[in-house]
Amino acid sequence: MITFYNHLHARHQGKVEMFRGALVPCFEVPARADHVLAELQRRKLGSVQHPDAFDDVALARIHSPRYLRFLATAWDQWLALDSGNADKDILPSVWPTRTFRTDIEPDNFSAKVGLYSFDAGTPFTAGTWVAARTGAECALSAAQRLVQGDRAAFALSRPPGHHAGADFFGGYCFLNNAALAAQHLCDAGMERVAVLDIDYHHGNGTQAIFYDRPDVFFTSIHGDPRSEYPFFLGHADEAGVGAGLGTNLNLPLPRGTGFETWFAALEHALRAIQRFGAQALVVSLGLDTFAGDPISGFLLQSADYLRVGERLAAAGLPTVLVFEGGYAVAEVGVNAANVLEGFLAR
Ligand code: SP5
Ligand code: ZN
Repeated sequence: MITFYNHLHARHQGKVEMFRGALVPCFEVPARADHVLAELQRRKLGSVQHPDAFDDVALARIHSPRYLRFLATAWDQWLALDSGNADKDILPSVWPTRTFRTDIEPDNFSAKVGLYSFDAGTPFTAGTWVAARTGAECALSAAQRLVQGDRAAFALSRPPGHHAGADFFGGYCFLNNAALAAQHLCDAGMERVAVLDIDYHHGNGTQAIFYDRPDVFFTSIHGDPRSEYPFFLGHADEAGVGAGLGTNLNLPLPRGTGFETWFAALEHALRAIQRFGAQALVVSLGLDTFAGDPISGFLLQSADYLRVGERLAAAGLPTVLVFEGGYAVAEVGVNAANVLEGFLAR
């Protein structure tokens, strides 16, 4: 299977994120993608290419114009505040919660950062825009391969995407790569597309983007939001709305869940995708379900990812795999490559 690799990913390199009142080193580091690339190449799991170019129209199919303008200009606005800002990351500190207005974009830069974000764990750096944009091109290039008849393609990129909404960043995500891939498939004429999110964290951004859509089925297996990030979305009763009612399926599981129970949820999700009649599948491939992950709570072992790949392939659908989370840096390459190897073995 072809891999579209974001060769500019390391331009996004956050220094710190907020955790329990302190700024701690970022978990989402460039070495994650480097390890995946190295393992794919070591095992010869297919060709690796740079992404094709896509214009902003493709991004605007999912993201709002004012949000895209913000992302494209944020770093320059930050430097304009104080040239001494160059060696610091942008982190939000004020948000419009209930009762505040979000229809008026403030002039104040800190206020803008808050308007377009939902946590203080997602630093925006000098190279974030170019890295996120090139990552989105990886996802779009992978989707285009399916349009051209390929069975599967892998978008190997960071920053990840599934927490990003139409007009907000957070959860280490800026552009929703999986949503962009799914929309590209719809725009190419596919009438029913499924997004399967197997990152440890609920894909709140992807769910929100497709919540009222009858043509895109979203299903996610994740840590129960009552205790796990992103906390405020991902419950089992979220089924979609309006014409999209019945096209959203959340399968939250308790912290401490092991492979057998997790795999039963995967079966459930894939059967629902089959019933929906999906013509293509986009997988938000987080590897933070691994037992050794430093910020997550499931107990999958490295060998389990071979079975995950086999089961995904058994669905028999053209499939885009999109790299999301996974913070056990030394193991994330082996775990991601195991999914691809299992997929190719079917
Ligand atoms: C794409 C993705 O996986 N995003 C996850 C974002 C999670 N951000 C919150 C992390 C909270 C860190 N908790 C540290 C626990 C250390 N024991
Ligand atoms: Zn995650």
